[in-house]
Amino acid sequence: MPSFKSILTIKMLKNISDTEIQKALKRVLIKKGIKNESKNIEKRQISRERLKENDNPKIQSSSLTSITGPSNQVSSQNVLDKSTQMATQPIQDVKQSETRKKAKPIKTTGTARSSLKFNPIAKEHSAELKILKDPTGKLYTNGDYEDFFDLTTDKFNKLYKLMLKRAEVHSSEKINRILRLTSPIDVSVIGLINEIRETKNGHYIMNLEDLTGTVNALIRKNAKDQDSFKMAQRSIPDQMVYVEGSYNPGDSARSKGIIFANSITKIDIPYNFKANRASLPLSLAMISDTHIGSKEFEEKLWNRFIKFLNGKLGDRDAAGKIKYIIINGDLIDGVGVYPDQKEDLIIPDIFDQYKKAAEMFSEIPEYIKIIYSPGNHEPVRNAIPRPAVPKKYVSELLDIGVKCVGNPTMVSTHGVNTLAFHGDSMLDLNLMVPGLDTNHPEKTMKEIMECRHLAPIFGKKTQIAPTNTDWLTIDKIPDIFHTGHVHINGMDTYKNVQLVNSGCFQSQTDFMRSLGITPTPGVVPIVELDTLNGIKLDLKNH
Ligand code: D5M
Ligand code: FE
Ligand code: ZN
Repeated sequence: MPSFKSILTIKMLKNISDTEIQKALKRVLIKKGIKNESKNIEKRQISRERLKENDNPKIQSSSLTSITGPSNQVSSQNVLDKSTQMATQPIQDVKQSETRKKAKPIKTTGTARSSLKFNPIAKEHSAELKILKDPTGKLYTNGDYEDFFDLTTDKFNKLYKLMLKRAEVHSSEKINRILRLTSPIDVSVIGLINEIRETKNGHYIMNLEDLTGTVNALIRKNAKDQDSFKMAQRSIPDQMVYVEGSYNPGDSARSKGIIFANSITKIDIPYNFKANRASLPLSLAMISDTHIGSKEFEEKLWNRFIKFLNGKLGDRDAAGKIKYIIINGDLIDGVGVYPDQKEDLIIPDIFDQYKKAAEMFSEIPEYIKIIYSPGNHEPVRNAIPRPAVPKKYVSELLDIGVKCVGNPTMVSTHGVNTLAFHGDSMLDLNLMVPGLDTNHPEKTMKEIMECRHLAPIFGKKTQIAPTNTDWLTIDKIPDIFHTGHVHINGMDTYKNVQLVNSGCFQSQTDFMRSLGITPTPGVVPIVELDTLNGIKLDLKNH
């Protein structure tokens, strides 16, 4: 087998049968900039072709700090101790001690960083990665009205099934049976909110729909159960609710029946939900919105991240635990995503943007498994769910072992399930739900978890593809919920689910400035898979 210093070519690589060794060697080739000329010529030809409609139909639109993980395992005291310790520990270049310098180099198995004198635990364990949910290749649509109908019916049925898991809902009635009632009586009903509005007196009226009909429910502002009133205030169309109250059939000739609601409940997460944890002390780093190709891509911060991963900056223990990196969309800035984007690009060709991504990833230690899921800047359709980025763009990433999946996706790493969703719907939620805003993505994420749907509202800014089944219901509760898109880092826990918005690696663009969005580039959330504690790696302040 040729050594790395020899003249390694793609031709020689093809003769090597072991795929793992091939991937490792390809990383070296990418790093060294050794090119396969014929492949490159082919790529240029594709790059000159106009992107096909279904590839890119979106022309308009648009110091280490540790935080407490879910409470059911680690004591908060431990976490605080760690937090104080880590927060005061500046990220500095690691000066290797004399003894380290003299130490025998660690034998590496063909990694690009063979001179590394840092002994990452993640290297000692093989990856245990399973893709539990991936819409790629499963997105069926005829492109007509029927699909929207099928999608809504499927969404209703999926959410209904989840709602039925709540003990109190078993006596609920179908709406058509309620409408047949002729005298006042207590009822309960499960429905999707068709419409919701505040009356001039400050009460809320919601029109609920199930597969049998629609009925109105009134929630009074002076209701005994103020939690339910607040729930109504925070409710938006297309969310599923369970309503208990008394039905007044009205005078059927002149007025319709109405439910005077006593309580409103969303599906939510059971209070006793117990998150999975890995048995090994390994971690998952979550990133998104690098926007490679944009003038505002923060390459210096990225290079610090690479140094950190290679044990050359900051906390080596934390770095050495990282076994997985999930990239949750907007890896590249793309082309034609918004009008006049060209002026904001330093790399105007999408293939060159991916080439740069491959170069950057080739610096990531090879024992780290990278999972890549697309956002709204990738060359796939803008409407969610999205399939994985087509091979023609990401062949170099695939060559070095990057796992490309669709969005949203559910990924199991050492038994811990992460739901990665780019976060397209978060802007709509922030606009519609009082108390939510871009600066606190973790609050928006709680709302998503509570209603158990990734894009609960139809017909606003979020484009939802009319697939015949619903991919956006959160049927399986994740241990980690990861979003991006808003470019602002945020972490919290909600009922034992670790919430992570991964921020970005792009500084403020003119567009963001015009919207008053102040991004947080260079803050990388890392979650320990054995404790689910979250750590924020802040690359900017050092
Ligand atoms: O989104 C970059 C930032 O801009 C992020 O904070 C969301 C916000 N954004 C994106 N599109 C819109 C629209 N249409 N209105 C308001 N705010 C928006 P990115 O996906 O990286 O372009
Ligand atoms: Fe983005
Ligand atoms: Zn985005």
